[in-house]
Amino acid sequence: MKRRNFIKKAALSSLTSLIGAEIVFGNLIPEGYAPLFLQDPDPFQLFNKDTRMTVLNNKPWNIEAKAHLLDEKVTSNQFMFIRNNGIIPKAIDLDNWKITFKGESVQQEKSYSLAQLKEKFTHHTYQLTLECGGNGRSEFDPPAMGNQWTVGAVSCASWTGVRLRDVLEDVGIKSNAVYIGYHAADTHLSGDPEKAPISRGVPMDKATMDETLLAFKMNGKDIPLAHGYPLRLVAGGWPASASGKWINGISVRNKVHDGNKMTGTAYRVPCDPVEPGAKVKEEDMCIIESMPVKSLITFPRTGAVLNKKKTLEIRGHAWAGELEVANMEYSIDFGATWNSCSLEKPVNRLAWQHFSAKVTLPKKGYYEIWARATDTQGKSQPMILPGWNPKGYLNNACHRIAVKVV
Ligand SMILES: Nc1nc2c(c(=O)[nH]1)N[C@H]1C(S)=C(S)[C@@H](COP(=O)(O)O)O[C@H]1N2
Ligand SMILES: [Mo]
Repeated sequence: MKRRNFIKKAALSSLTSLIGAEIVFGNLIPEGYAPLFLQDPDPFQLFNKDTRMTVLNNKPWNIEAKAHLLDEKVTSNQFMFIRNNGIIPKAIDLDNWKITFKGESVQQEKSYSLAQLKEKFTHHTYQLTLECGGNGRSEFDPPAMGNQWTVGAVSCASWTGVRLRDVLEDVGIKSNAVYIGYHAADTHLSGDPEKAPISRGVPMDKATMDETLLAFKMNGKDIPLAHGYPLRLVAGGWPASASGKWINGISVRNKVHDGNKMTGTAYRVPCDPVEPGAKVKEEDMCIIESMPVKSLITFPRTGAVLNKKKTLEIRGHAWAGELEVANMEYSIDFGATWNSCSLEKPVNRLAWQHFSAKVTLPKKGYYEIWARATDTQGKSQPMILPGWNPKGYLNNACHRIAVKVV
């Protein structure tokens, strides 16, 4: 065999340091062969996630939290869900990286390096709630295809970046602009380089909001690779699919963006309610915009056993898409009566809010604690599943936990 068929020395030494042991016969590994330890990586180690997270899929990687793992006020990387439609970019070459603004409605095409973005525009930091449109899908009946998210595809991290609006102003936008669409560096599962796994966007109103960022930091550090390094669009309060990871392009469009997963039934729900299992025509499906009001009890964890303790402090988070949560209640009697929780204001628009309550459990036995949020327009979470839809989006039913006093 020719020498070039064998793995290069530099590659071998980096493999050795990855595995932390000498690879005996390493010099005989054929070039292009991925050793097994690389083929079947431990996702928790790979992405720096807590091992109590749930892996829903490995091709592509989809990982969710459990309610009690989301107890932190600001979600740290180890508990942040991962939702991928394609293959995460392998390595980002920052020296040659740029983002290009193009499309029908830019004055002219313009590109920026990361350093230029950071230097030219004011930095802003916001805590922003990102919830996958399919969070809660597992409860729909008839079931919907796709990752069977339970409750853990939501996060609220602190994002730092520049305002998309400021960059769009610098690029120069025509008056006929209606939508922006993102383009990203991840690759399609099929391996087809022409196909984007996902290329979604938002209307100009949302694109030009104060809180809509081109973010380069998450919780004060470089964004972890799985969450969009080196640059991510963050459009809080909308289905998180609008928040493109690894973005390297923005198209400013003179019509609704028509990238992959913008058309057909993806991230759309019937414009008017339908009966469960109904077939819905494409033209009767509407793009999801603001996410509905929702909440999560993050303490205690469901299944908690309380030893003789009849008062219990519960806590969690509530959010309402573009709106604020106005009121938060809990019930210990299966929804017959409701009591108020104390509810904090959001630290900024589009950040989730924290609630807590001292719950009195009258005697020994089994209880369920249900939580219900109401938004500033008076809409509350439903106690049972909301409107069935073909793809299983927007399940904002009340979160419930079970506790026992013994
Ligand atoms: N480039 C790119 N951006 C993407 C996706 C993707 O697959 N590729 N997934 C989207 C979806 S559907 C969701 S819910 C969020 C998940 O963000 P996270 O993995 O950082 O939690 O990223 C969005 N941005
Ligand atoms: Mo998503």
